Amino acid sequence: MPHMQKKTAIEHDRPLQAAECGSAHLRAVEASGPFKLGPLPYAENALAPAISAATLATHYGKHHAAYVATLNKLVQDYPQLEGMDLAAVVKATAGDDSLKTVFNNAGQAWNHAFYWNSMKPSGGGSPAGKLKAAIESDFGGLDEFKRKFHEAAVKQFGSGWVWLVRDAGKLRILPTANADTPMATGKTCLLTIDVWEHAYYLDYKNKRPDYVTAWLDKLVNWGFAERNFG
Ligand code: MN3
Repeated sequence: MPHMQKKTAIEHDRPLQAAECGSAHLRAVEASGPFKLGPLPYAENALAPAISAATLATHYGKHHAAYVATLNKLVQDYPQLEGMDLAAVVKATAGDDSLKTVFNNAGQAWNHAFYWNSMKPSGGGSPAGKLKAAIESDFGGLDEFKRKFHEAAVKQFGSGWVWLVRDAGKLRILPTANADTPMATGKTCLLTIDVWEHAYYLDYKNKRPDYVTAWLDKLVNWGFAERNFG
């Protein structure tokens, strides 16, 4: 499909500070098809010690890169997906068993880009403005939101994600399994945490609750959530 244009993996609402990631491997990923592995919005060591550079190097540089590379290979066999951006591929393949492998890789490509932006160095703290008010009215305050989000992230069985979404005007905490994403069904995603073991095992071993606590207290990017809330 020589006339297809390259697209970024996700539309960001602000310029990203490009982390150095120019390995031959990643350039090969980008050269192989229409979808690009976007840059991390911070350096690989910028979230340490809550998430180590070793975890980010593998999670971003191997896992996320592999989803993008596999998607680029798969879409060559589905001309009906030609010209679509990543979010459109996710929506077009969701719930279709014959396109499950495409969905899994497109969903994971999108989810990971969203996850990187759901965190920032020296994150945590509190939301502001309209989102702060919505968290108070829909959850009974930030502490109660954090308690429910932590519980959902610990309870999610096996691999998946936990999301803060806006759905029909209300904030909700939604777990999803594997590559599933609330974006595919039209919900507005505000934040997500990856609870696949590859997200935390090097740093926390089996202690997912400690990873979720560190994520809420030290990493969560409330500014990103506020911009998504609008
Ligand atoms: Mn992951």
